[in-house]
Amino acid sequence: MRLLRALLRCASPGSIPQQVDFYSRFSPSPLSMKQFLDFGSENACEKTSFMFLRQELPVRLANIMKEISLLPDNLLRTPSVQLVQSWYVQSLQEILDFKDKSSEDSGAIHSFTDTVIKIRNRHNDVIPTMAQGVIEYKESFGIDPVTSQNVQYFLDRFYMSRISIRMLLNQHSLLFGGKINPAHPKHIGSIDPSCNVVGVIRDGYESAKSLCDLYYMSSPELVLEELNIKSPGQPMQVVYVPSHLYHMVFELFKNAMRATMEHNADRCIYPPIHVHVTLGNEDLTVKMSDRGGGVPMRKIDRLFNYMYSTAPRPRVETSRATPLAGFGYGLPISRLYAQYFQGDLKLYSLEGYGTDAVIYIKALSTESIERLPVYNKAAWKHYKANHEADDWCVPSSEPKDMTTFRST
Ligand code: W6P
Repeated sequence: MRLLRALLRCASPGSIPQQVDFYSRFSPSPLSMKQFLDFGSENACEKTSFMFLRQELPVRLANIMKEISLLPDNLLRTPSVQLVQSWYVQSLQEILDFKDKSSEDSGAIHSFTDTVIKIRNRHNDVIPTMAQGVIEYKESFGIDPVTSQNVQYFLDRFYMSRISIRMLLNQHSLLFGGKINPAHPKHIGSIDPSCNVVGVIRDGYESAKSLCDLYYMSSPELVLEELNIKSPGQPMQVVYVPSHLYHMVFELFKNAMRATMEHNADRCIYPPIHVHVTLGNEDLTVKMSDRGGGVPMRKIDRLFNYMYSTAPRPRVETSRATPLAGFGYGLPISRLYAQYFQGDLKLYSLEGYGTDAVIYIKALSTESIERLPVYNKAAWKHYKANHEADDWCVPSSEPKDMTTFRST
């Protein structure tokens, strides 16, 4: 009986591959901070959110599922990527089950909220599972520049899509899950309409400092300078997701601290980490400067490279403190958080001296709009393009045979 139903489902126009094709033809609709806040205001309701999400979630899921299916076979067929793909299929199916429900059916609206929570939990381990797929691929096929570039392109889009989908799931479950956040009654779901940037930076510093003290028995001090150029003397506030900002600064502090501790290990004098926070008319900028010896320019891209920075996860010694940084996807994911609301995260290094890490955040909530990948012909070409030779010469330290040019 179950087999028959499964067969019928595959034969019907509503089979999952057909649904993916159908919904991937829509472009995702980026929301602004204002729209996120409106979903949490008094006149908005669970029903509005339900009707929006049962269309938008399938669109965002299907758009990225199309890109998963274009991955190189050797990567797509790894057990880890297969598992992630199965989660997407399952979640898409569960949301589509609400398509034939009436928008007046309050039972359906409530059970939709349960489904949203279930989906969010199902996808908790997508990042390490995907990383495992990359490890499996590397073990069998090694790294080459073309694959590394394709994996970089895909994972940046895939993780950005995931950040955006989790944002939608989180907002819905926090706003309509029945509980208010007693610690932050003014928050709208995960958004703080008056996010105290300096406060979040200090929290991130303290957490990184605890890890640093555990690991190195000491830690660099923090010297923080704030400049509100827009409204001098006023505290710096933006409409933002504090957990995203925390994630970014925590990651940057861990990197800055590790570099500082290791570069100055002989002297046992640890130069402080300087943080400048400035609020202008357009940008809120956070610059974090360490004197950890810097990174040669040639190696900066690698810090953001998924393929180079996936090492097999340490399985033993889990009782020991988490290492201070340097494994996993911390930096590239932090950059995606910054880019998600039209900001950015950049590294500027002075080799031999230290590194400046800069986070750019839009100061105006009207400009904080989701930055979302869309599956279209241009994206398709990225996966299908045959990679020809580069159009720049390959540098060689010395011409092979200078005698060729000698006039005798
Ligand atoms: C370094 C390397 C790095 C990455 C990110 C942030 C700060 C730093 N400092 O040496």
